[in-house]
Amino acid sequence: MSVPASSHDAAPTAFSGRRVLVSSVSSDSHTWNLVFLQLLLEDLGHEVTNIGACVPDELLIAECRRHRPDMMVISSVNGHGALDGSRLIRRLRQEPDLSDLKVVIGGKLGIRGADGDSHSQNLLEAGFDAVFEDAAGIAPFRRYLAAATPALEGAAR
Ligand code: B12
Repeated sequence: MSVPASSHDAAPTAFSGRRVLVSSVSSDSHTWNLVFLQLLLEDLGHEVTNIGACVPDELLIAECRRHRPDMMVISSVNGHGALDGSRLIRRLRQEPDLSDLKVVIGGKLGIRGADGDSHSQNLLEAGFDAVFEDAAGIAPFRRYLAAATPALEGAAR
């Protein structure tokens, strides 16, 4: 399957028409990153619920149960995403009914920007299905969405 290389190309991907929760982590008050992701996902045909900024772990877990999404997309840009995200995903994976939920994280995850260490390995080991660091741009996320359909077949409504 060919995948658009540019985030400006809104051609639908194979991962379409799914319910997606977009949220930040507990410490992060930035909101335009969330709006950007919501618009991108809606452009691709998904039904998005944007939980917002500064979402405590327990509230996010409750929202997952309330909405029963096919996927959750976590965004953080304040520099604490690696710490908050790691704690959040370990907590969420302890819940038997959420242990298989597809959860990805992305953004500016550390305090040292593109010059700092990558946080991907630690976050994957903590339980995320995929990590999208800001420096790589949006194309890897679009490719991931396009490839995600087979893994989500069982979750289709
Ligand atoms: C506006 C802004 C604020 C506003 C936010 C208002 C609001 N309602 O959102 C205010 C003033 C509140 C603020 C506060 C702070 N901010 Co601020 N803020 C910014 C600023 C100038 C713009 C952010 C923005 O809106 N960008 C537009 C959106 C659309 O883009 P984005 O956030 O970059 O997200 C992109 C990518 O990261 C990526 N992405 C993001 N998430 C995800 C998730 C996935 C899955 C994927 C695939 C991609 C992805 O996609 C987006 C589009 O390309 C940036 C600097 C900058 N120029 O980026 C700093 C910046 C994010 N802030 C920063 C900091 C440090 C803070 C504070 C800690 C400052 C302080 N000492 O108080 C606080 C944190 C408060 C908190 N509790 O979180 C730093 C973060 C540093 C880091 N991560 O290494 C930045 C980068 C500035 C800097 N260069 O130092 N901030």
